[in-house]
Amino acid sequence: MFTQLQSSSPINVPKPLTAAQIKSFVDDGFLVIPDLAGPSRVEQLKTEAAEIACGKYPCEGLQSLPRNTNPTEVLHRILCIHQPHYISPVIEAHVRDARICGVLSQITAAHLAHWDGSVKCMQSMLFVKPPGFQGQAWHQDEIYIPTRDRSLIGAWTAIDDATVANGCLWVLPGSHRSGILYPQRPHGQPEEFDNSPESYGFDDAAEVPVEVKAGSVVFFNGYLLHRSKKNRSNIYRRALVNHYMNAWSLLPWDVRAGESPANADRRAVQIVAGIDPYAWKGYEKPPNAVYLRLCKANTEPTAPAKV
Ligand SMILES: O=C(O)CCC(=O)C(=O)O
Repeated sequence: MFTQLQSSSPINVPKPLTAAQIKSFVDDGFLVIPDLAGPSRVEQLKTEAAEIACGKYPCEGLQSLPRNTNPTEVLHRILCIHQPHYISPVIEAHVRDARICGVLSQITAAHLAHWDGSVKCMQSMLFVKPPGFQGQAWHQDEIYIPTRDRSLIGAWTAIDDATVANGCLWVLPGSHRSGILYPQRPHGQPEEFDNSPESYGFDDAAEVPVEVKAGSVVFFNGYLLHRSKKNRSNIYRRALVNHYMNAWSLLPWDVRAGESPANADRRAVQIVAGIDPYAWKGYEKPPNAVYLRLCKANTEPTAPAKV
């Protein structure tokens, strides 16, 4: 290491994957590891999702629901809670979970020669996705969170069994390889997808559903085309997706006054494996980072939801 700047002390994590699993992630752009989170973590996440939604950690961004809404009703109105790891120690523990971070330290930037396994986290999203709620149209996560080295990765932990019926992820294997970022447009399907635009300009005939049991983690590269469809069941489809990247890459997530795209580097990050070569820059604690994504529930009648 040539740098003379102050980096952080190393975080050591296990290295559970085989060379074949690493290659399959690099080639396909996604990798499923069953049972990685374990049943007790799944139960903790279920309870925490409900408690966060009901205001366990008061914060500005969660006040968009009327205070007297009852707990079941609250959960039934939320598509997603953004950045819950800023307020919830349970979610933060999952962000840093050594079982998950061990996998991340082997695959996040495995496409880069000489990468040392250092990884940082910049985002968490807790999907509640009740019955009747929409999915998200085709997209690539690097459209929203740019890295400089194509190392963005989602670690999507199933809190409920995720099936085609309740709106599991769908992916287009290998679609990350070229490194193209597709254009986006309004999708015109408000019953099926939330308000985010859809990526277009590719053949999606080879898409595959990623049906997984609760406790499984789906890892996917930030250039991989993926989507999820409407929850057509009477079962919630809860999932916690945390986003990470190579700790050696800057994170030009937005460009502020006085910065250029060449030096922008958002520092609301947590190192979860290896070192932070930019520890000398310090860290940001973004105010009001936690917020809700609420989406219109379908007008079709649905059976009572099973939580
Ligand atoms: O879980 C979902 O329904 C969508 C998740 C997703 O597309 C993402 O995390 O980028």
